[in-house]
Amino acid sequence: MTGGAGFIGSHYVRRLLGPKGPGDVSITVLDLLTYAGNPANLDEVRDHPGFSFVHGDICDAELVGKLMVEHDQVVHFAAESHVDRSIDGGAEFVRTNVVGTHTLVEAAHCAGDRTLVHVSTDEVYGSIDTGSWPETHPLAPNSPYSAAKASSDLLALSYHRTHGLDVRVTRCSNNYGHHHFPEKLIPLFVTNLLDGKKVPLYGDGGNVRDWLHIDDHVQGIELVRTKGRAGEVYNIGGGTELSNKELTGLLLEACGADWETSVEYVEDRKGHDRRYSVDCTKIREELGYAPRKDFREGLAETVQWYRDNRAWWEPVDKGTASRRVV
Ligand code: NAD
Ligand code: TDX
Repeated sequence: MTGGAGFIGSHYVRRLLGPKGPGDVSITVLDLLTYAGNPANLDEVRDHPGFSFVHGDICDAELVGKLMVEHDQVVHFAAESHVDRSIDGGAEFVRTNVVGTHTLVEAAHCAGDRTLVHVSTDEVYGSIDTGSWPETHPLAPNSPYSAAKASSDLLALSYHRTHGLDVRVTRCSNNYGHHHFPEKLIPLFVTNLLDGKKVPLYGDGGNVRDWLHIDDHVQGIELVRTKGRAGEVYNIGGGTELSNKELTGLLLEACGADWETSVEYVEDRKGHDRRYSVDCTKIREELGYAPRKDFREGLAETVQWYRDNRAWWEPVDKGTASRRVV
């Protein structure tokens, strides 16, 4: 697993090695521990006999080649993942998301007979005002982040078409849950509100996202790993569509804050995608996927986790997002 010390990757490891996991897996996490990677996210599994950790870079071809020989499957989460950072500078996004993904698929091809699940995003499709994208929709990414992710999807799929490598791509909507780095909307707003600070709402607050709990994303990835088909793309989503304004209202309520004193409208994100929406018919009908987590319940649990785990987020530099308050 690459990127297993991050938000979603660490949840996937904890799930697979936990009591509800398949029981017959051992996992090596390869993670560079960038600002977004936190070793504490893996504390729960550190002593599990099936767990090992390698501190390293997915762009390091020698290291990746050596590890690939020792493993039969790769679940690839590692990426630079924050849109605002990619607007401030895209170089790291091209390096990790594009060059890093190429390094992995090339090593998998050389090792032979490997399965690689490439974890991608709905943002590769662009922005959609009404309706939802099926997997066949053309890619039209708008930010350096989503353009780098789209490039990585195409590279990964090219190794299936050219070399027959067993590559499977997932494209998921916005995730929420515990251990989410507080530069993204939900954890940034919750941690600011718990500290009595303001929250920066971009533009008119009318942008819409489909929020999916990490349990449901992990469920979808696991279905694709165990039952998916080589060379196929699977959308994952079907959570709860909300405008940023609506979501902010729910977060204020959960944190006991009010709009007038806590919300600051700030300059819009450049190239801000208006709405994302994936059509999940394929994964539902082919693999039996269905999101299970009720949004209000999941959000309440998430807010409670941030209340209970200040030691996890207080030392963190919230980065670019919090600097956008005007
Ligand atoms: P994250 O930023 O929390 O974690 C990324 C992890 O990758 C970190 O542990 C980091 O240290 C590691 N990493 C970065 N560069 C690396 C490198 N060169 N070599 C090895 N490790 C490196 O990200 P996340 O939110 O957990 O997202 C995981 C994946 O899921 C990403 O590919 C992202 O594009 C995708 N995704 C995320 C969401 C979301 O809402 N967060 C939604 C859909 C898809
Ligand atoms: O301070 C903020 N104020 C604000 O209004 C931040 C950080 C965000 N926003 C808006 C921008 C978006 O419309 O909230 C929405 C959500 O923003 P993010 O949490 O940054 O997520 P998004 O840009 O939608 O991308 C996320 O989902 C898809 C992840 O970061 C990506 O990694 C994933 O691919």
